[in-house]
Amino acid sequence: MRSIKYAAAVAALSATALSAQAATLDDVKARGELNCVVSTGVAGFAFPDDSGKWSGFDVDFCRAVAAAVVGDGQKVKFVPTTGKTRFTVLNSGEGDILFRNTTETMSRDADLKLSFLPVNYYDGQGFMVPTALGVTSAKDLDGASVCIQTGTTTELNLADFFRINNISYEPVPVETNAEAQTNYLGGRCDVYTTDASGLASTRSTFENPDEHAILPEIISKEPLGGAVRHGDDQWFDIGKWVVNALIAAEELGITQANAAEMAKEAGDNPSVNRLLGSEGEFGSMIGLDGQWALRAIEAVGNYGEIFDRNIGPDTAIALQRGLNAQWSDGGILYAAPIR
Ligand SMILES: N[C@@H](CCC(=O)N[C@@H](CS)C(=O)NCC(=O)O)C(=O)O
Repeated sequence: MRSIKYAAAVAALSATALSAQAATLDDVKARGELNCVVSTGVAGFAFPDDSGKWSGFDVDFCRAVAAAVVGDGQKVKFVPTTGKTRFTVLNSGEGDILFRNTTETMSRDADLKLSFLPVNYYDGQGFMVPTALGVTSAKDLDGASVCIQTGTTTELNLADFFRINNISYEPVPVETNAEAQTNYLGGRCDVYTTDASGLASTRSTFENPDEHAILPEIISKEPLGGAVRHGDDQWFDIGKWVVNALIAAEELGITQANAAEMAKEAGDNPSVNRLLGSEGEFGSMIGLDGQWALRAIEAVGNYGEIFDRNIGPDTAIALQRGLNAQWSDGGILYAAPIR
């Protein structure tokens, strides 16, 4: 009797242990769809249109992973989250992966138990004010009321910045970017602070963007990247190498339009061959086939194409590549080699 109970307990225990490190890849393949944790809406990064179709920079990274894993970049369920809920949603298993303007920090890794994929956008925290206020530097913001999203790195950086400069502020906490926008435009806060990319995005949706200035100070480092739960190394590797593949594709001149042609047969650039599957067995190392990267690139294009289409100089958001240019082009984007 005792030993049966014991055996049952052991079985239950090992089932829990197994599910704790369950192969997310198997779950996603069985479901035929990737559950991707995104924001509630930031133009250019992750935004649903009137018919509920999502698009944006973060969204494209979700689609690239879906294309690599289930063979179709459209097979994604987007799970909208606030700054506060995003990590719980990922850790509870409601999402498989997170792409949501999320800064890699030590506590999010070591304490919240998230593994960060390579940085896909190097950002920093900035401030936006109505030009009518006549403020030209963040150091002139003594006594200002500041809209700030809860559950973000922004909250902590803001406190540091004002403390270091010996000035004071009144926080106006908000849950979402939409709420921040309403409060800011309604004059309930003098200033909106968040990642500079988020400010550019938010300002682009205003009726009169010219009436709002983004101040010159960037007060923090915000390396934004995707993340997965701790405990599933294979899934982590998939996310990590899909991001690297999109960055490497740009460096190697592989685009959405020419990828299939370049993949047809091995050419004279071994780096291209390895990435597109005509040389080596890189796909099988991460539990996928040889065309994993090809599918990702065909679904959304290379990193530069993703950037330009969603947030680049020719879009309303009009962000420059800056730090996010390739290392060979004056930036710090540097994909680890596929070899
Ligand atoms: N990068 C910072 C801030 C991220 C953040 O939440 N940014 C806002 C402003 S751009 C956002 O994404 N909001 C989307 C939403 O409200 O759903 C972090 O990881 O804490």
